[in-house]
Amino acid sequence: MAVWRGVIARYGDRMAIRGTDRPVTLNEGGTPLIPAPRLARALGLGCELHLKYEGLNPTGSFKDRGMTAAVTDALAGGARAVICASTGNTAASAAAYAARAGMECVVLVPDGKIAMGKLAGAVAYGARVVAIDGSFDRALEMVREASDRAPVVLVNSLNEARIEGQKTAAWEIVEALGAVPDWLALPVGNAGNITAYWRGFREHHEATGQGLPRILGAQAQGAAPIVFGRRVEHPETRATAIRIGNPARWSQALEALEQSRGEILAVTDDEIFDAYRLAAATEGVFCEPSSAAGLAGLRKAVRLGRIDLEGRTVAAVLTGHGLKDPSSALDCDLRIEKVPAETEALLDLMQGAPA
Ligand code: AN7
Repeated sequence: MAVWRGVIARYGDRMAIRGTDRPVTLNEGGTPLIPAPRLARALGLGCELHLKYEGLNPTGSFKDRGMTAAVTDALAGGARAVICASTGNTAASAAAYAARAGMECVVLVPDGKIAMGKLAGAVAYGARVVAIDGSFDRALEMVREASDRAPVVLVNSLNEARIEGQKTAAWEIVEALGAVPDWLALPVGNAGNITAYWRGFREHHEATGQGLPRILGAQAQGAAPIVFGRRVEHPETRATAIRIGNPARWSQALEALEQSRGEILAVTDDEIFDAYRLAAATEGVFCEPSSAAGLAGLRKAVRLGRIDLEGRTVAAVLTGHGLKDPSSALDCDLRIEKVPAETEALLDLMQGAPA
């Protein structure tokens, strides 16, 4: 393929959406699968680890795969406006694709709980950004009701087109590896992405007879409804993208875990932030904190002896770019050193140990 024109151009014939002849696209998808041997060692995994770097999508997260599909489908159906609830990335993505389609976009976010780069995107792309004094889960209830009562299409992952778009990432991983990985690891919030990957891998299996991966999902300890088997009324985690207490695709997540003989674990914020720092510092791959939950989950599952990855091929999905959330990087690792504006002072500093 000479020119990459997005996931609908590439995979539209295998996506159950309307309007594939007239895609609303920003050339999303086609993200790199990056081998990460140093990170695999640092995490003690003993496997061949690859990072699916979804932060390199046009608005900086995996949501763009689903959003090109949802907005293309909505436009083909005659919609003039879209709406979503969001912990940030869905908002930025919906806003960008709506702009591209010439549609209105309203995003509802939990006040004060969304990373700066995501808010900046949503505002820049011209969405109406509305904050509530409540959680993502409450915001999702509100936009579901609003989309029932007003002429506006819901583009959260309850929208089937979102899943149809996001499943393409599974196919890209298989293409890049030339095989199905033994394990796929990813963070789980509203559980749209785990649903989409599982659909993608299953469809690949049905088309080719090749095997299926096992899925490892990770939730933040303070927002782990699927792990603990009950709704979390007041979810809390510094990984704000996955601060979700009542996932919309809970039952599909359970299905993916059961059918793949998978695992789902709760990881603490410290474990998430450790993995987040390690990915950037050992491989130069900067993701946002939530994205590192899958890595933290792999490390924990191996440590606890719940899985053995020795000699296995593992793909970990890094769902969003680190630049989405600059304050997390600086808060947790403020290693800026100061010297007078003199070369001598700089050379002296370089001889000493880092602060
Ligand atoms: C970086 O943007 O829910 O399990 O509103 O931004 O499919 O929800 C974001 C979720 C993982 C979890 N990593 O994916 C939103 C939103 C990042 C994310 C998830 C999100 P799902």
